[in-house]
Amino acid sequence: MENKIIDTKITAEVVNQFEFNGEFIHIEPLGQGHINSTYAVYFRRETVPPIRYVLQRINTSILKNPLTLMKNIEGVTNHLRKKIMEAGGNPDRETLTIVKTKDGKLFYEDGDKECWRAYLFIEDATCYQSAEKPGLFYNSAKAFGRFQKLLSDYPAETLSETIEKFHNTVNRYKNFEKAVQEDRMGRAKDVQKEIEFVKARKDDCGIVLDLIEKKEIPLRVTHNDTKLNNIMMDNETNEGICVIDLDTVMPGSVFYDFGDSIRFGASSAAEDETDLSKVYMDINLFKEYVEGFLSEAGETLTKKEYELLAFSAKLLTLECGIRFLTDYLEGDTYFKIHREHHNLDRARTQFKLVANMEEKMEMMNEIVMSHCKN
Ligand code: ADP
Ligand code: GN1
Ligand code: MG
Repeated sequence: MENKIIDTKITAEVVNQFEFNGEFIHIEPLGQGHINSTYAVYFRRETVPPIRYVLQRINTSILKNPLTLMKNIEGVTNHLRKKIMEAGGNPDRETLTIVKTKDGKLFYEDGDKECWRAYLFIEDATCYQSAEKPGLFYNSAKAFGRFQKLLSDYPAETLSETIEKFHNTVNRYKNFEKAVQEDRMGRAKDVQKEIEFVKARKDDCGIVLDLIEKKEIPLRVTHNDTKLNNIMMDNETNEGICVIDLDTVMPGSVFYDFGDSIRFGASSAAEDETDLSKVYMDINLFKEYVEGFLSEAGETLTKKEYELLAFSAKLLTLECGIRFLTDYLEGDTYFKIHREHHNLDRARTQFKLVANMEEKMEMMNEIVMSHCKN
């Protein structure tokens, strides 16, 4: 029902606001993001084939200031465009390109205060939910490593914090404790095992933050949401052609980008797998990612960063599990869910991965440190 209403508004009003090329044909939902509502919109043109664009309703209950958000994305994509052009690449394909509104704005706010934005569609490329082909994960790692490298000279002070305390795991832990205490949905009694799992790892939550505060590790411009499904892979070469979902590009740590990629892409199963016997961290995928990521970003990292890279995979997985569990306890208000207990299922896979990484940590460290030259 909600979709029907949204679709009518989109077709009658929203699509007409943007600098789209051609006559509107139709619209369909796109992708498996947990935050925004994403659509592919198709347009007919006279002599050439139809063209499609990406249209997104920005989730403004999470991304509270769409103007500063879109200014961040404009700044970052302009910077990337310049570098891609200098290297002889195609910026319309290798970075997101904002399609502005007809009156030159970065997004459109409709009468219900809902905010919409549009991008060029990255064609001849695929968004994968798992590292299903050999070499794919290595290529995604290279692309995320390159992304970080290309932004290493971006003026970080011009970026606004789009989501406050996004990877502040200490704060995530505090929110979790509050959710347990309030137990708004009466769900805590059924998830005692998961709650205890988190509590036993409280001390892990502060390790990276503490080092950032003491300036022992540098702040960098990072993506902060480096899931495999936030990158488009070229259909012919399988190269990571374009990093997408730039909502969380902010000053952060290399650990956030590296750790989150491992959390999602090195898992043997989907993020919401219910058969936990299928869930573990695939050490070969871990190795692949380390090699790809460090081949691009490796020389910029400090020794301390190398030393904690493997741990960051566990930390980011724990953090994400805490966020899923917190959302479950609070009544599923943050992440989109598609079935009952979806967030609990997601939390459980994350905790299974954490436990598995703890068993493999020594091996993970050895793999990373074998690349450290300083
Ligand atoms: P969310 O923040 O909800 O995750 P994303 O920006 O990641 O939203 O978009 C959701 C999905 O839409 C992506 O995972 C991808 O499948 C698809 N998508 C987003 N932008 C593009 C694009 N420019 N070209 C092609 N597909 C895209
Ligand atoms: C969300 O937007 P999406 O689906 O790419 C979330 C990430 C989580 C991820 C878990 C802005 O990512 O932080 O790690 O879900 N993004 C935001 O799958 O909260
Ligand atoms: Mg996404």
